[in-house]
Amino acid sequence: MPLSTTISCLLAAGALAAMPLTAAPAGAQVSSAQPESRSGAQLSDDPRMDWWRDARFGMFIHWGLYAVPAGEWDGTTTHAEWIRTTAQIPLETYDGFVEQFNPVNFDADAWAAMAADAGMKYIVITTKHHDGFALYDSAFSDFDIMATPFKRDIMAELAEATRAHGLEMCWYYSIMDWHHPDYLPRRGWEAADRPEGDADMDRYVMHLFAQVTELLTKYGDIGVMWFDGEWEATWNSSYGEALYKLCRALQPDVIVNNRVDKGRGGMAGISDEGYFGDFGTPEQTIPATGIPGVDWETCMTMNGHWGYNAADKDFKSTTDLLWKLGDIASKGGNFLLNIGPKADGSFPQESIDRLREIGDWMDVNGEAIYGTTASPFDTLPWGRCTAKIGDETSTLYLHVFDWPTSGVLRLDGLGSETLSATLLADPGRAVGVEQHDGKAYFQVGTGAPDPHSSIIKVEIVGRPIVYRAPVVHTQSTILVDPIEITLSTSSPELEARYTLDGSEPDASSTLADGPITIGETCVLTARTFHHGNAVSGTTRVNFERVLPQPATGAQGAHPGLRREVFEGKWDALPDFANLTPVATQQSDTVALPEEYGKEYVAHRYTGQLRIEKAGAYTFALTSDDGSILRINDELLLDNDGLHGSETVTGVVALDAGWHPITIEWFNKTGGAGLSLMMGPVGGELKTIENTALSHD
Ligand code: FHN
Repeated sequence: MPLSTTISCLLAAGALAAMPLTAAPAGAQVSSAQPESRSGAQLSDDPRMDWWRDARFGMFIHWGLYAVPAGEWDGTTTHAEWIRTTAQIPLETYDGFVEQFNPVNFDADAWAAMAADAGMKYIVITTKHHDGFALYDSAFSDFDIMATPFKRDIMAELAEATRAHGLEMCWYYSIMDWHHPDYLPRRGWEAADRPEGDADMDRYVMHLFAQVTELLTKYGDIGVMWFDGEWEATWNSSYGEALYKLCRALQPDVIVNNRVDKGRGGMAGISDEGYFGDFGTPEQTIPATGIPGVDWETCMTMNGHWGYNAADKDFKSTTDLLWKLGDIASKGGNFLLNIGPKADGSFPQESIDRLREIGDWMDVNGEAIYGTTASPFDTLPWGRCTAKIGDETSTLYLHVFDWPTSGVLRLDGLGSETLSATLLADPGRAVGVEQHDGKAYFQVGTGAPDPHSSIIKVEIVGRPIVYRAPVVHTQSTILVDPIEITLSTSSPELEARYTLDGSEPDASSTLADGPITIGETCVLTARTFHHGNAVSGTTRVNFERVLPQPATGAQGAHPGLRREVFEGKWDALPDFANLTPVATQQSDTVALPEEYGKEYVAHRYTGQLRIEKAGAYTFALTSDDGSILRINDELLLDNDGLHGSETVTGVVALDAGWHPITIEWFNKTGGAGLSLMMGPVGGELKTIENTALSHD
């Protein structure tokens, strides 16, 4: 069955409620000086995610043939799981590792026990990494564990042991494959030795589907399919959607990460557009304020490498790892912490030691991680906060990294009544609490009870009331016609009051009890009140009523835009004035054509944009790599640079008529993408129809 038929069958399997994953909707949210805590965002109510959200903490395992060289090749010791590429090892040489891979010390029960004892709730292991070697007995490849002297299905053994220890078994699977003859593109350095021949990417994708099918049918219930290696141009969203739906068709409750599709957005882990996948995947980084409104998981190495590197002794301390765990949980994310086992099947001693110390901490403090949600506070100077929120009472877990030498810990902005406070690591130590002026003072005594991170468990009445300046929700701060905005506080118990003349709000100022119409230039100043008292700083937003830019253009002779295609290697947008296009085409809208290669290429789109009605319009420019948007010869959006799929938005007031428009885009290598959406401020963003575009 041709892949296109297979894919169309899967896409037709629309019965699956597979909704694309999106980050927070575009639009301006102007808050007080500090970033808004993500606790205000709502996650999906998909029950599939429940165990994963409660888990908060998992083990990543990168293991395979690359553990044999252990990071060293020709005297260089900086390699790891990428060694076949970073050391440019020819395929037949690399295949030689198969005979050497005999992990006689592999003990699935010991691995699962170390993960469980460390407080981890799931294990994600590389069933196949980019090198194409399968750590399981695959019916679709001879390049697998059964070809080694070991001849045991490691995934089957690990799945059994993982479940025996009460953990979820999860599979990592690389879309990119440097071994399979049909995967494209070839590595540049080996193209001569390993020509494409009759390589067929569709045929490779069928192979991938077959292996994913066996991974989801031979080994019982799988918690997560963790895809990776999705960034090359040969993998596209049609494949991604079909693969997502395949996984859900085989195991409806399986969770699938967002690297199944093209929505990863580089190391940040999620782009702004809607792609398939159930959670974002920041890598080696922790989002500064979480990722509002979606599930996400930071994956991170203990040292500097994913796969085993014998020379890399630069392991993060246990304290650093526990602070990262607390930081991630306080922002509502999961922590996937990596182990790179040795070729003999044992864990590095440095990893074993840290897992044990983390487990000791989790034995005492795990309730401050499992089943918690994001902090209701903005940044805290001494540490982090996680929460378990209920209607009658709630629990706040204060993760104190920096213990107060005074013996008194101050928590600013707590408007809730506290019922009790205890130290998880020293429950016998009494903790007094005083509250006044929106601050809580915990008499915790000198000497932190835990050497890494000490948790103060605080019970409060009802849901948290947190004093912070109101958030102003608006799609724009410039307007042509009147716009509606809203103000929000962190709790329905609090009031937001405001003025429009720049003066400081007081208890008699206007109450924000619904949408506010802004029709003129003004300075909105908002403040939070509790029981008639001001309890926050102010949020100040300048709104400007502007005249729309005049329509300086005229309808062109042809519909759509002119697209000029250029070839070259750039790290940023080139100066097109000095280039000669290799092709000039008509483009119905701002989008990539199919026939042109999407690497080492640049496009310039020029023409006229028709505006039906004078007003303020939002434009959203998404691209991989860089792009810019000019209207009326003025730069409106700058999305230039080498990056994954990223979106920038902006607002401009335009009069009715035709406006000159230019979009420039380039892609160096890897993923490619370009789209331009627009809509009236506060309205839906849509692709620009070619009837609104013209060129001469
Ligand atoms: O290239 C891989 C890398 O080897 C490793 O597997 C990480 C883990 O998330 N993922 C890719 C890099 O983003």
